[in-house]
Amino acid sequence: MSSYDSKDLIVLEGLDAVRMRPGMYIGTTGPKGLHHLLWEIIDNAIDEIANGYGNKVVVTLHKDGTASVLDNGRGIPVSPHPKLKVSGVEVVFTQLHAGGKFGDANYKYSGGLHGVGASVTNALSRYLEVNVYKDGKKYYARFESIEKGGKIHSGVPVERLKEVGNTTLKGTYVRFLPDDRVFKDIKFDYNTVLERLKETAFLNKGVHIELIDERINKQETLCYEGGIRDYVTSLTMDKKPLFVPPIFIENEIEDTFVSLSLQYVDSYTESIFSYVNNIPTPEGGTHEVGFKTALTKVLNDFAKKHNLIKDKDIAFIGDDFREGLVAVLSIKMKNVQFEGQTKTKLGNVEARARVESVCTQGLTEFFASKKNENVGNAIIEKAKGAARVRAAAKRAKDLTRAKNSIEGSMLIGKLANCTSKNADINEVFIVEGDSAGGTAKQGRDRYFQAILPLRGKPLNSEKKRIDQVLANEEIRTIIGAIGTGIGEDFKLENLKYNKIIILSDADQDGMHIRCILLTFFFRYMRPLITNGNIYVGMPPLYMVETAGKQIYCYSDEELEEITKNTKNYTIQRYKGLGEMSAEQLWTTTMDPSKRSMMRVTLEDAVLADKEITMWMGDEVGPRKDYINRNANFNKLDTFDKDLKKDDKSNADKNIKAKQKKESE
Ligand code: TTJ
Repeated sequence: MSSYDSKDLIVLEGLDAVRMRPGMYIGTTGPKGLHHLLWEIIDNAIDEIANGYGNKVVVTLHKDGTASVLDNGRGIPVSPHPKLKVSGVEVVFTQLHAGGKFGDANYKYSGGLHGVGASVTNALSRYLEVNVYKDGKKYYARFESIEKGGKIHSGVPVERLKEVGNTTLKGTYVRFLPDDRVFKDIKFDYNTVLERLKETAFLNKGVHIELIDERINKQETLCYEGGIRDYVTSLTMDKKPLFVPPIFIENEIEDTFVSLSLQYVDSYTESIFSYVNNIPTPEGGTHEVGFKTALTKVLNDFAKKHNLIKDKDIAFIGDDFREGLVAVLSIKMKNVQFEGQTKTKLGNVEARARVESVCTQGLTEFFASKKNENVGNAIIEKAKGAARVRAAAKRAKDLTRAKNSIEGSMLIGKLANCTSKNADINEVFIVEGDSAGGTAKQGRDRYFQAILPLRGKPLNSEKKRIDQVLANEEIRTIIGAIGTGIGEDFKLENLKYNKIIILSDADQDGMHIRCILLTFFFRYMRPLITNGNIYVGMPPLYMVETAGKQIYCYSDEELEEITKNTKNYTIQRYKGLGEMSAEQLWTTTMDPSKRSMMRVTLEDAVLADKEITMWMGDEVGPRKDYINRNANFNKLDTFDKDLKKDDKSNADKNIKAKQKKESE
């Protein structure tokens, strides 16, 4: 602990800034931010491997709370940095955004470009240790965040890089302990890490990635020889593919490496997952445009060449070739520029023509082959269906538009609108049931709160085609009230309410309605979710009355807390919103100064897509499998509580009935 002095601390001011405002660097200090520390380290190792140096990365979650990452690449440079006069290792872990300094000359492509760098991991760790194995030598360095004079100095090099022995190995090993003074919870989650590593393994074919969790004695090796082909296969596992195996194309043009894999499934949605240098681009961009242009062109050509459009009614548009499409597009290039609201959209104009060229050539070759003719036929057949439905949907949409303009903005269906015209402050509550809707209407602040009561359950949009979805009265009312339009026509600037609040009962039916609404928003109005406009209201589950005082509890834990310290009380359990008075509903759930709400966010569109397909889709098999794998039928906790009032001897019968229903 002697090899640093005050001069060093000045150099490290950057790292102290990270600790002062972790949010600016890693977003949150919640679980997402914690895992970000690990992604930074893993990305660095993967960069080395993806550029062809080495083939293996091992991630270990240790019992002592540390995480480590080992690669068999060239090893972080150990020689002194010409300007900074400290080892390359020290530069990497103490300078913000140091990655680029090495990256440019040494790497053809670099994924870490978007990253904030390994120094951020160092800044937010209790300690971080590095071993470098290089040129027959083993090197070691250690950094610590140390308290001095009531101030914490982040990432201080307490043991500067030194040679510690000989080795035949090559590579880099980094081990760190997240700082519990920064993160509430410093426990890494096995599944979160596994999912991330899977994605990485799919995108870097042939790379061996190992995850070892010493805390729970679990271990998994990930290596996909098929790369993104295997990715598409796994994305379509719970759906019905139109052909096997997925189409795969790969080529390099003007220093841009393009790989594409695609498949069609019997659903109506389009799922394109695109990446640039292993970084997801959920907002799309020039590379996606290039791919779509190529797909449309090649499939149109195929249909013409094989004389498949006899029906005069059909004129394909690009959308028709993307119904049920599942595609992964991964490109690698230099000097990437990201744009868009969340900086996840590729902006480089040159990428468009390059991707289009590779895809056009590859797809043309694929469909020219005699043995792939039936694949082409099947896709065109599907596109025809899409084109017909599109025509039908347009008629339905026109109808919806006409209907809305007739009824005007003052009354759409049963919407009780607010008086304010200021969308920035306006809210709409989508309320389960007419009776609760009535209560909400009485309880609201009518200046800025609108109420939209739902009769029964809206249609599950996951199981229906767009024309059927749009024919549904409840859905039409919701679309009309929100004002943005849907799908391609979606325009955020036409949003009439800044907050769209789902308010359903805290029971199975209420949960189901919530799922149905979220599914609809995810599929047809996704920007509302990414923009943070969707909320779930949280009505209390219980009211405890004691000495004339009323205390509301929003969870079983809260109820326990309150009743533990209270004598002589009565509990009222709210089974539905309808049991509350208008005033109670206002105070507990609607009053912005008192209520709490859950904001719905979208962190992982791939996972969300998968989960929604499984839970809400029309294939029963995957849902049933999931329940059988994960449900603990011996521990029907909440279910038991519901049964308390029932004859206890009936409980067994009920559980059996429930299981039977589930399996049906
Ligand atoms: C840079 O250019 C010269 C040769 O080494 C290149 C390099 O930095 N390679 C490298 C970095 N391999 N592995 C890393 C690395 C691995 C881990 C686990 C963590 C970090 C921050 C970097």
